Amino acid sequence: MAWENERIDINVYSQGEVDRWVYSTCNICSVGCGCYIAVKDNKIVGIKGNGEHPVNRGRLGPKGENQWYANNSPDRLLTPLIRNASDNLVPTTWDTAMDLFVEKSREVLRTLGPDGIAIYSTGQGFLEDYYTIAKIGRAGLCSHLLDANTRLCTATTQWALLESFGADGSPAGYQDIDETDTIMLFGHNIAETGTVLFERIMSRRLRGEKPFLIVVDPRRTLTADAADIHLQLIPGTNLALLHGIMHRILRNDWIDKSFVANHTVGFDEMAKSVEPWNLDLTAQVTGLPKEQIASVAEQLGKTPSLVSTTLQGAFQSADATSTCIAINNLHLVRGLIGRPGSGPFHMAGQPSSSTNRTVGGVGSYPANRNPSNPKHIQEMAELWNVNPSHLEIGPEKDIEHMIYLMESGQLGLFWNIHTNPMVSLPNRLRARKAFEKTFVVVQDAFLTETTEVADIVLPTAMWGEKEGLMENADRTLNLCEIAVPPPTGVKADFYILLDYAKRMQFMDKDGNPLIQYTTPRECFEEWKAVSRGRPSDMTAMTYEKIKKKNGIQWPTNEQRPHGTTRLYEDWVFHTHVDDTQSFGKDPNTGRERTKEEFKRIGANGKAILYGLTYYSPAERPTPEFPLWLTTGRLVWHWHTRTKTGRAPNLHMAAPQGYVEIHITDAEKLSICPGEVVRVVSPRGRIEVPARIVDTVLPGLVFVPFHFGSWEQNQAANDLTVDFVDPVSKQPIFKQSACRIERIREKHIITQGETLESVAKKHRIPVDELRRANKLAPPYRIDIGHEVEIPSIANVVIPPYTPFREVDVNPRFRQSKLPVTRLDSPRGKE
Ligand SMILES: Nc1nc2c(c(=O)[nH]1)N[C@H]1C(S)=C(S)[C@@H](COP(=O)(O)OP(=O)(O)OC[C@H]3O[C@@H](n4cnc5c(=O)[nH]c(N)nc54)[C@H](O)[C@@H]3O)O[C@H]1N2
Ligand SMILES: Nc1nc2c(c(=O)[nH]1)N[C@H]1C(S)=C(S)[C@@H](COP(=O)(O)OP(=O)(O)OC[C@H]3O[C@@H](n4cnc5c(=O)[nH]c(N)nc54)[C@H](O)[C@@H]3O)O[C@H]1N2
Ligand code: SF4
Ligand SMILES: [Mo]
Repeated sequence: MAWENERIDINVYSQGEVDRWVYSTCNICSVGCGCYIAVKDNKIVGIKGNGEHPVNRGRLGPKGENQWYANNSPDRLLTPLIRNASDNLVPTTWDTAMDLFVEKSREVLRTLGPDGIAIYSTGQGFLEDYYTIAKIGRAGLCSHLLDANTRLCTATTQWALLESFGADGSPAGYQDIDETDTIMLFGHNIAETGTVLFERIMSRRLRGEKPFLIVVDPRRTLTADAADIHLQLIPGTNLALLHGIMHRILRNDWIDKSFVANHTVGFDEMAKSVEPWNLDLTAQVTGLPKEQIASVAEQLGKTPSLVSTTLQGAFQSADATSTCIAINNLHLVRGLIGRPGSGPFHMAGQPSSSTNRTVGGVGSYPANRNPSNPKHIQEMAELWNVNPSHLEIGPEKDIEHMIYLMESGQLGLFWNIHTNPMVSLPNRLRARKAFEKTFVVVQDAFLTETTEVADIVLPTAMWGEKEGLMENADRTLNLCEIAVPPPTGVKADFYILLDYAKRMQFMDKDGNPLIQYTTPRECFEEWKAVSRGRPSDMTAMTYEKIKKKNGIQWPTNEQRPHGTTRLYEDWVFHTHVDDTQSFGKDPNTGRERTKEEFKRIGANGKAILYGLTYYSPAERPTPEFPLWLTTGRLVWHWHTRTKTGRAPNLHMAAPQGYVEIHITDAEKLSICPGEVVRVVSPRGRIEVPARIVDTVLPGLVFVPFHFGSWEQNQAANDLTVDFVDPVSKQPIFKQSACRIERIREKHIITQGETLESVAKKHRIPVDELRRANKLAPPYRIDIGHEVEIPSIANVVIPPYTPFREVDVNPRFRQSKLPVTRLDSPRGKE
């Protein structure tokens, strides 16, 4: 057990006792912390952690504690809206909005056919929503255009698992994190993005125990500060690093030969691909010291157990899928999978993104069925009682493809559920133009940047107002109950979907309604039948059991009634041709493999090792755009801030965007702390204050992507490149090129003026003015001399202290955090 104690984090605003506490699960990241929602006078007034829940034992992070404010926000949407002839969104009734939606759907089906309609959903809804989306999309509309923001988030998890092991589903789980000797956090800033899981890791470290921590990140994040080894590599060189590590492991023979022989195929090809990657080449490409690479390789080569987590620094980078496959290769070569404390753990980000992948609301068919295997399609047709010819066969379609279809007039209707793509899509200025050409239906709780391009807006219930299940990052299914009814006029996504299916009169083969369930519970019962015998079998789960046990991991069936902590303990993988979820793709080019090609690999239950080719990122700094741009998250905000921006504490902690720039680059450009600068990429430009730091590599700038309002001009995705990984089709948000420009007013010195008086006039400290104009004392400024006046904003962000445990458990106060840093932070002054 990771946690020695429970710690009930609580955030309630109520006079007197609350009326009730309602069982739920945090809806604001994939860690999946158990919680109770406080209700008073039929309003949500707070939250507390669930002390019994094994994931968090009562702990919550800052986002988790503050997520409920948004439910009470006075600007909740309370009525559907439709766009009128003068291009304004105006209130209307549900009947009018749904009739228009249905009329438009029918028209598009008539004119463009089933693939004229796309559903783009989310990783934050419930299993029952996703399953219904799968059924409506595939068997109702007969469309193959089902994707979600999970494409931006965890598509690479899915593809890395399909390629190596034949099916989705994380091999390792949190229990392995508790038991392991070594954790490698690969492009995963867990201290800020999975706060409770980070505390869970650190609670062992604070007791003076393991694990040894390796962090791979070009920024010295809070996570990196806690590491034994921080590999601060050049952006986009993940695969080069892993090649270098594998090269050392093979050379030193740190391999589990019998595991490789009995449970894998493809060793020779894999070994060949790392041959050139000696220390010299690896160090040259990654920018890391040779000794550091060697010492990490030794740690990874000798550790008796290992959990490697990957997240957006891997998934949203060049070579995303290859990088994650290389991590699978590492685990396989060392036999570190399916054993306690070991396994690759390609993470999820959103609270239920894994759920959507499991039940088939995106990409694959439900329950890990293979969209290219006619047998699997036939099974689905039987389960849904529809004609198999209605279910399209073939590879999944992604959002970038949908944008192309919009641009070329081939997409008539885009149904956007529970996501805000006008902030979250890369190169969003291009995406906006495509959306504007298309009829867009948006289902959201608020007006957002995306409703600006919507033709119909359907107001939804939020978490706490609806019931359903979420699968977290380690295959655990958790329950969310209804704390309060949704505001009048608002409907849960699930019921909007059912209403649409009814109005569209979707029928099965026998002329009965395609969707016969009427509640999430009934829907779950149907889903269970669909999952029977598949890797994600949930036949032995019920809502009650999930609640009683505080979460259960799939598969859960007759043989495993209590769920499954770890996959592949028998080292039999889903790579039989009739079982596999995908025939896979060539990892280096992304080309789909045929069934025959898959058969030729001859895996038949063994895991697949791959030879991988390193490509440097497609967009790199140039003389015109000399800096790397990377984007990501900060601890205080959730994505496009529709929730956290409405929570007072979180909003105040970080009310606006910024760019982090290394102290040496700031000096070169003579930029002052807080100075508002222009960040320009080949696609757009934004204006944000600069935070001058020593935590990014020199030559790299970081912009958080949370600040996307159309008015403010601080959106990271005005800048980001829209290239995608060839296999997972996940956008490369982490590597674009940019430059920084100063935006300054000019002041001409007149008679009697001094630098001091000019500074006073423009309300900026004289030192800043001096620095901005590179004036070293003793300086003279003559009449007529031009002084540049920077505009300075306050961008102090309160520090986040992840170790609350220290305050509550006296034992921890005495123990010292064991931190041995092998590298010295570059450029530190
Ligand atoms: N506070 C907060 N927490 C969240 C979320 C949130 O919005 N806010 N969102 C949730 C979701 S949906 C997700 S997907 C997760 C994401 O969680 P993370 O992946 O941890 O977050 P990011 O900040 O996107 O990126 C992680 C790190 O990748 C690093 N990186 C950039 N380029 C490279 C590279 O070339 N190589 C390597 N190795 N690293 C690189 C960045 O410096 C960054 O620190 O967080 C979840 N949790
Ligand atoms: N530059 C850059 N861009 C990125 C990333 C990055 O690291 N860098 N990360 C990417 C990743 S990993 C992710 S996951 C995405 C996230 O990007 P999005 O999914 O676009 O962001 P969210 O703010 O989570 O959007 C959720 C929307 O659902 C609404 N909503 C809330 N509750 C409900 C509900 O119950 N029902 C419905 N129908 N709507 C509801 C919210 O108001 C909000 O508008 O961003 C991606 N974009
Ligand atoms: S770690 Fe994630 S799931 Fe847990 S409280 Fe924080 S946001 Fe919620
Ligand atoms: Mo995500």
